[in-house]
Amino acid sequence: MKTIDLRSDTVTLPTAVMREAICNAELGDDVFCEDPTTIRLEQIAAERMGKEAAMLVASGTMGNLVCVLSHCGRGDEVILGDQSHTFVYEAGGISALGGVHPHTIVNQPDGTMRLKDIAAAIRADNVHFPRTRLICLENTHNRCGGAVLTPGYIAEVASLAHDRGLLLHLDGARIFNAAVALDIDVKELIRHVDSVSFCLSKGLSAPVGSVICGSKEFVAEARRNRKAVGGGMRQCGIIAAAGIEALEQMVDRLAEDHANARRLAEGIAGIAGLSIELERVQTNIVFFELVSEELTAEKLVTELAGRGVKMLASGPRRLRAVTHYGINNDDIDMALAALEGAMRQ
Ligand code: TLP
Repeated sequence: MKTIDLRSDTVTLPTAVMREAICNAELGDDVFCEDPTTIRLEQIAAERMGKEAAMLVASGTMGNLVCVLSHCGRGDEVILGDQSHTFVYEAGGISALGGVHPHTIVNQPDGTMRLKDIAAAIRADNVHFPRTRLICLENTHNRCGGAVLTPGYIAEVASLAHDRGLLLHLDGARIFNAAVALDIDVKELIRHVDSVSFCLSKGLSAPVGSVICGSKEFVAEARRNRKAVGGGMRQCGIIAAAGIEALEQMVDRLAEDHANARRLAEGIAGIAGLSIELERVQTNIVFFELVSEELTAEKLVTELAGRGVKMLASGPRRLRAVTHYGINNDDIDMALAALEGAMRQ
């Protein structure tokens, strides 16, 4: 039986073109800045994002960590959403490793934080308080259902940050999903941020890697911090080669994942016992809920797995399904049939 794996877009496997690029990659020692393929990926990424410089890191988690470490010192404070990946899912790395104090603001269901909430969270200069240094946004917003932040909203947060002498970091793990959903150049989403981290290994299907971008000075500092957290990766052109193909070949097709997510969501809306907010499905992430108290998300996940469909339980009655390169139209039909069958039991 074929398994339809909707747990995450992180499960995507490298394409044939990527495997070939990996085999043929020209390599050197990147800690000496001598890996030509990594240098090429970084140039392509910086150009694509409209920033001065870029640097390959091992993962999205490392990207966010290295960016926060490069902006903040010990005891500094970062304002971020209470549903943000950095706050919820990164093992508390910014505080454990960087001594950076997280100040959470409520994430609205659309992935934003209210400007007035952010403004109220910025500390006065007072010996009792940590120093606010950084604001973090996430686009698309994972736990808010792949919600897209608009360039207008990001510009407003950036001007609030910069007026108050703060910096702005964007966790853009899925920034290309946002750009494709809005049908704009990704640069429009990055223009006002001081740093961005984006992933090659999610919807873009590369096996490993993320890239951070910012000013030359910022990336020089980030290079030191990447080394400190063990991320100097030597012949990482092996990874970068697939990353180049990801950027060049895999961005535009994200629209297919969004269309599949929409079809999945519309199907879920028609299944008795499930509830979904269709207007919240904007990209490739679909969250939905069990209506009845009798069935738990864990039980439904187990039942679905028995029918060849993998999803994630992300709360007692909340499930997540993510579409990606490995999922086609027929897979969506099969996933819906499995859900329907499991709910009828
Ligand atoms: N998210 C993963 C899990 O960790 C939850 C997923 O399956 O969605 N920022 C955002 C917004 C992310 O969604 C993720 C991964 C990361 C950062 C971290 O990326 P990796 O997994 O490369 O460390």
